[in-house]
This record gives sequence, structure tokens and C-alpha cells, in this order.
Amino acid sequence: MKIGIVGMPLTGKTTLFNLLTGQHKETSVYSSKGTKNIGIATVYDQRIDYLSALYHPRKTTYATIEFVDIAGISPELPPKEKSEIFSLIQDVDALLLVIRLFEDPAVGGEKNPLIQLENLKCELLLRDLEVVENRLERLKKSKKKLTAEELGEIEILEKCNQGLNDNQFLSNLEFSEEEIKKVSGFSFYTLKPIIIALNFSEEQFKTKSYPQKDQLEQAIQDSRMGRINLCGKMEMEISELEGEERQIFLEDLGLKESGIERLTKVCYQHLGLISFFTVGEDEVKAWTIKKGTMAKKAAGKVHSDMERGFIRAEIVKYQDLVTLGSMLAVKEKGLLRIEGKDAIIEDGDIINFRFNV
Ligand SMILES: Nc1nc2c(ncn2[C@@H]2O[C@H](COP(=O)(O)OP(=O)(O)OP(=O)(O)O)[C@@H](O)[C@H]2O)c(=O)[nH]1
Ligand SMILES: [Mg+2]
Repeated sequence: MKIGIVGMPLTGKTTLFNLLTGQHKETSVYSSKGTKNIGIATVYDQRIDYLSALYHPRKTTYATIEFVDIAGISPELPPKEKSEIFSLIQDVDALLLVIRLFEDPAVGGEKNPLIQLENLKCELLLRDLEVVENRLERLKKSKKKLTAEELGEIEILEKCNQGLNDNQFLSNLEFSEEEIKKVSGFSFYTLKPIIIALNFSEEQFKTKSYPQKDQLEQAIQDSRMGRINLCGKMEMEISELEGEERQIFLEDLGLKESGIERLTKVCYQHLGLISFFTVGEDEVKAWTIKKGTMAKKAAGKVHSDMERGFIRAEIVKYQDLVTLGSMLAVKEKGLLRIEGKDAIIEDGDIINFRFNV
């Protein structure tokens, strides 16, 4: 999974990127516009720790999230420059919209959180509108006779055009399954799942109060976007401490988990994702899939051969394994299920795929 970090200039994006990925990219007043930071975060899961301790595999693999940090987007930038910055995160699966709450006279930039949110929404709408208009124009100006496919495309694009002009995010429009397939090809920004990251100062984080709180809370609720509260700079400093000290400072902020642990949970929930596991002497590994994925498709995550030659899935619930202590005991209790290709995989399933190619 890949997440793009978007926000107005000087909202603490790179600081958050460092917090989430454990990197130390320079935070500054001027970030260069054409570049991006890329980093990988481990999706920590204590179930993997347990399985690894049980199997002693040669390799233990957690799920990961890739983060892409880009330059700040401000309305004053020339459209071409904005397009260039946005193009660096065209292929991401979700967006993290950073809204700055912290106040610091030494750090310039837009301080009003409502204006930041409005500006960002506006920029995302404009990016998509640009794509829709360009494509529509090209199709309509085409000298060749349009195919049925292209006529269908025009119909969908007109629908998107109308929605975007009404300030509707494409994710709020109703599309048929057929239409969704077609619009997905455009990598529209307002079709991506979005999580708002409120970036608090330490003081604000503790008191849970900040300017324009009521209006912002309402705006976030109305937007139906995901949401996480972060205290970027402080959490970054805490993340550099060792074990016990780290815990004490986190608790002082009223937190039990690190930023990436909290964000992972919000992401999985908002994007409708779950984990299943494969185990063995070679490797214990976590896999991320959409809720509702069927066994055969899940097999394809592990290897395309497993999907192609799928025979059956042998499934054990993680909790049953923990309760009974060994795979043998689980089998003796009759708790290993044999499932066909259409079985819905659930969070925490430990799966052995049988296949034949
Ligand atoms: N007081 C305060 N300053 C912060 C906080 N977070 C970031 N800063 C400062 O704000 C400045 C910008 O931080 P960055 O993390 O680089 O912000 P950014 O959004 O990546 O900035 P651009 O990439 O230039 O748009 C730096 O000087 C940071 O030290 C915070 O929570 N409180
Ligand atoms: Mg930055």
C-alpha cells in the first residue's frame, strides 16, 4: 500500500513523514518542488511476533506501507507547478491530508485549519477537473468516428465533470461496478480514500483545544474522510528515545501507541483492509487484502500460480492457534477448515493454499 502525504506549505508534512518512516529527511522552510521523499513503514502486528516465535522461520515479514512526501501545495503556485507536484503521487492508494493546528510565529504558512482544508479540497477537485476536461476535449475533437467504448467514456466523464463542478468528490458519486472500472483508470485524486491528519502542538494535543475546533470537527465529519490526531514534532522527538523513557513520554501525551501504529489502524479501517497470514519454517508473513476478498483471489496475492492452480485453502483462525498452542492441537480439535475458492477470508486467518500448476 502506498500513501501520499499532501498539505499546504509548512504544515509539518516532512516531520510526519520522518515520524512514520523512521527517516531523518531535512525539514525546512523551503522544500524543493520537483522532488519527493519515499519511505517504507513497517505495519507492526503482534500476531506476527507470536507466529514467528512459534515457527522460528528463517524470515519474518510484516506488512509495509510506503509513504511519499511531496512539496507543499499553495493556491498561489502556477497551475503547471501544482500539476507537477501532484503527479508525484498519482499512483498512491490513499492520501494523508495534513492540516496544521500548531501555531509558531517562526514558521510561516497558512494557519487557519478551515482554510487549509478548503484549499486542499479545492486543489484536488481542480486536478481531477483538469484531467476530465482534457480527456473530454480530446475525445470530442477526434476526427475519427468514436467507438462505442469511447462514447461510453464520454458519458462517464460528463458525469464526473458535473460532480466536480458541483464541488463533489468523485468518491461521493454513485458509480456502477462497470463505471468504477472505467474511472479507476484515470487515477483521480478525489476518488482515492483520504485520511485527514490533524497536526497538533504538544499543548493543544494535551488540552484537545485549538482554534475553530467546532467548525473543523463538523467539516471533517461532513467530508466522510478518515481522521487521525498527531503531534508530529513531539512524537518525532519521542520516537528517538529508548524503550521505557519513550513509553513514559507517550503516556504523558495520553498515548499508548506510536504514530505509525495509530495511523495503520485508521488506514486499515478506512480503506476496509484486513490481514491474513502464511506460516512455515521458511517464512511467516502478513498479507494485506480488502475485506470480502475470496480465497482464490487471496491466493493470487501470494503467487499468481496459486490463484491459477487453486485447489483449496486450509484455514486456521489465529485466535484458535493461540488458545490451543499448536497447529496439531488445532487439527485434533477439528478447527482446521477446508475451503473452496469462494470462501471469504477473514482478518487473522492463517492460510495454507493448495494448488496445482
Ligand atoms: N512549532 C512547531 N513547529 C513545527 C511542528 N512541526 C513542524 N514544525 C516546523 O515547521 C517547519 C516545517 O516543517 P516541515 O515538516 O518541513 O513541514 P512541511 O510541511 O514538510 O514543509 P514544506 O515541505 O516546505 O511544505 C520546520 O521548521 C519544523 O521544525 C510543530 O508541531 N510545532
Ligand atoms: Mg516537506
